[in-house]
Amino acid sequence: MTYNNFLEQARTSIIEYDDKKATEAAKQLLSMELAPLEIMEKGFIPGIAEVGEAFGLGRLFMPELIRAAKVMEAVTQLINQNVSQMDEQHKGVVMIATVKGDVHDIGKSIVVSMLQANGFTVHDLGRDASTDKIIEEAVRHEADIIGTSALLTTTMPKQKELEAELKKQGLKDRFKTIVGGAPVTSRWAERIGADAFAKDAQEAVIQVKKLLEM
Ligand code: B12
Repeated sequence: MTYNNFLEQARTSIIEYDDKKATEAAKQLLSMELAPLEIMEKGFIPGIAEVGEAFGLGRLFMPELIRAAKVMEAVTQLINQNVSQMDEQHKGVVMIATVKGDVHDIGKSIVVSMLQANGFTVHDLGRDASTDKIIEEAVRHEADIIGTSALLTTTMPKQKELEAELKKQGLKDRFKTIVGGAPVTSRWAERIGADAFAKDAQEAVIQVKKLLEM
């Protein structure tokens, strides 16, 4: 089988909620030395995007969404473990979190892994993180950048809240901010006063480097 067959297997494994098939496809693709990010972007992400679309159209329901997400979470973890890390981690410190009220963290974990692979120190606060906690931890870890992920239109305002709170606490000049998540756009970033936006993990690395003038 060629890597295209395994990429197709990766996509269908998510749609079929088949963890064995997903693991096998991931292992085969890794053994073919396909880049981890490419495996995600060309294999598994199209699968979870299809599931999301079907859910949005009412063709799939919560139990199926959860089953697909579980397979996706496991395979993302497996792929992330295979992202080679730079020995030196002194390019800059990024504090990252999925905002309060939002438990979507698959995409954020890919961003974390790509940033680490590119030499950044990343503190990941996980999901459902309050604005106060994000700021507190950014101060504690002397972060250069704060990145937030929002996957729901109802949680995007938390990214705006962060900007407002940073301003209020006189910390806006101390941290650069970057926002992401499926419904987030560069327009939104501009509107709320975030310093950058990235549509995916690769772009996130580019934008973070730009923010740190690298
Ligand atoms: C998987 C999933 C779930 C899983 C999440 C599991 C997990 N651990 O993350 C579960 C089952 C828990 C879930 C729950 C819900 N979900 Co959901 N979910 C999805 C789904 C199908 C895929 C998301 C995903 O992982 N995509 C793959 C990753 C790789 O992509 P990504 O997240 O966009 O990340 C990339 C970029 O955005 C960017 N990025 C991401 N974060 C960041 C951060 C920074 C700083 C930067 C720079 C970049 C960046 O880089 C990433 C890598 O390329 C989406 C559909 C979709 N197309 O988004 C719906 C979706 C987001 N969910 C939706 C909904 C409605 C819900 C629920 C409310 C359902 C319910 N009735 O309960 C709950 C909400 C729970 C909550 N409070 O958060 C809606 C949201 C609609 C809306 N307009 O707000 C969507 C769009 C589905 C739909 N079509 O209706 N969901």
